Amino acid sequence: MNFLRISICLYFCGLSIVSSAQIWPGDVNNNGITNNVDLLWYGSVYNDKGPARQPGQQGTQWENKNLMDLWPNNFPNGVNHAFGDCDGDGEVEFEDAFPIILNYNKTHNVVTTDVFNQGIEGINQPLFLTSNTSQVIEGNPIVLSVNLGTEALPINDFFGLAFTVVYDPTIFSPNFGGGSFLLDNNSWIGSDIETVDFFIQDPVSGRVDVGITRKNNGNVNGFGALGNFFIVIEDHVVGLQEPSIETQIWLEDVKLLNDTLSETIVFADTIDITILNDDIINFTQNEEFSKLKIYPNPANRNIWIESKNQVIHRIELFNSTGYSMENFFQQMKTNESIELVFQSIPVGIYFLKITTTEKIITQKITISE
Ligand SMILES: [Ca+2]
Ligand SMILES: [Ca+2]
Repeated sequence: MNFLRISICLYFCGLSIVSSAQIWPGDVNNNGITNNVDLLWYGSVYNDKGPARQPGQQGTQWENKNLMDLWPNNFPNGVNHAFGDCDGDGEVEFEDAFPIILNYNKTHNVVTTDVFNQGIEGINQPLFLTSNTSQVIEGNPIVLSVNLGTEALPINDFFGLAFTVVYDPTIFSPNFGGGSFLLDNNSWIGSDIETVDFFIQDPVSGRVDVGITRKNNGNVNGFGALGNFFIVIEDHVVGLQEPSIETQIWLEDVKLLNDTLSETIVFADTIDITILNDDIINFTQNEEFSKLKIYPNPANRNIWIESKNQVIHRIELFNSTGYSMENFFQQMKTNESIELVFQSIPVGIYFLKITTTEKIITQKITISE
């Protein structure tokens, strides 16, 4: 990502300016609210330059900033490109995404709500979630992959995508999304140096807003996975007395735009997850885990993993808030087993994500003294 700050505004300072405007840093489309849609507008003018705001009118604080000198170009709806320069220094660069996060969901004046269109299943390109498992035991994590388009319904002209994941906050712990939405480093929408993304979680209402945009480097075509959520089920789901309970995670408020802000209507899908009651279901009876033996658990500094008829490609460790701890352990392999040695890791609850030939398996482990 571009951390360079280029303060070249003099180039445009001789332009004849005919009018001024009021800007609230982060509300790039100037509809009265700052949200993930503003990231797509920002991305579409990435690297654009124009007159900097007056020194007293620069900065990211949520207040009315005077924009005395408009930039040469406007967005399709007539809003000036200077609104993409959230900090007002005269260039739309990486740092201008921060005010969108800092001022997220803040409003000013009259809000003209962003319009989100829901497509038709089988006709419009889908945005959908896939899970590494259809059943998960209380207290354990799952990995949800976010996918856009299919081979039959691929995406043409992808530039930016905004969407919201909605879940039941009584079932998923506050860890949902807490540092855990990871855009694939090199997916079909571009590498991490070609894109800017963020997510904002509201754990009370159970919503995660995601914004992803390419920078000012043109559209791409394709389909498939964009990234994934690593999420954790509550240790004890409130009201779960039965052996299992069904819950849904759904996607809504989707906006897919190209670099001229033309929209492609998307069908936003839902996914069903079955939560198994850990008081009733014996962990070892789970068919997926029976192919792997992980011991001892709780562990101190060493854990062994034995696999039956499954080749393990990758082992990752996450802490209880979903942060990857990959540099905190060593692997030593033999023909039959893998020994994990945890060196400087604090005592606590962790999750192992094990990628085999067949699937991704996650298991909670406890590291003790
Ligand atoms: Ca806005
Ligand atoms: Ca700027």
